[in-house]
Amino acid sequence: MIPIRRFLRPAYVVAAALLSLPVAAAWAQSQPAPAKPAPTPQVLAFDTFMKQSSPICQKQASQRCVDAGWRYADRNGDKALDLAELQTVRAEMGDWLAWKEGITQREKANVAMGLWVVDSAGLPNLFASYDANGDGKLTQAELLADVKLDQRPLGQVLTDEKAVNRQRFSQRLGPLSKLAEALMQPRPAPGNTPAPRAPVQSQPVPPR
Ligand SMILES: [Ca+2]
Ligand SMILES: [Ca+2]
Repeated sequence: MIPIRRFLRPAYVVAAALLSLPVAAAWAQSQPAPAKPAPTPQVLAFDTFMKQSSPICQKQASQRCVDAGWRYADRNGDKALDLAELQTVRAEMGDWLAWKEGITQREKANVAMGLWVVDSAGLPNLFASYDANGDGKLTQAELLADVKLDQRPLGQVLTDEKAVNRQRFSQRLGPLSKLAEALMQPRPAPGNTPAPRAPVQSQPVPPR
């Protein structure tokens, strides 16, 4: 059994929403897709992508996972991601999440919170903060400016404080930085503690 919840830590969720789908693929694996009535073609395509990229994102070096997600999101094939492409993927991700079975309500709530943070900060604002040269397109170098990829799978990289510049990431969220910091605090893995519903502690925001 793959420890699905490991990949649903809030830090992972927030980063996944930003990095789009490749990361989220980590928890799509090993879940049979029980048929639910009338999923849209887009939802089915997203589900297929998740299944195909899961083994890559679970086991292979993080760059391979990013590349898989990049190919999926880059709808016009220009090797860059524009705002419309990210908005499309974000919408597909939300629809897929609502349709997908096999993940718990708590896990769905975690993902929904990550998407809420992104939506509240505003995808256009976040896009602009990552588009360092302001050409309206994101390169991988721009999107991964706060992350140092290595040979580990992406889920492990994104939950490693030494591999992610959390302060810079929080700054991109602007007024939501305090909430993001609270969300990104490590929590005990479910099952290791009798009280998994401990309230989120408010954390001081590091000086900018
Ligand atoms: Ca593109
Ligand atoms: Ca750019």
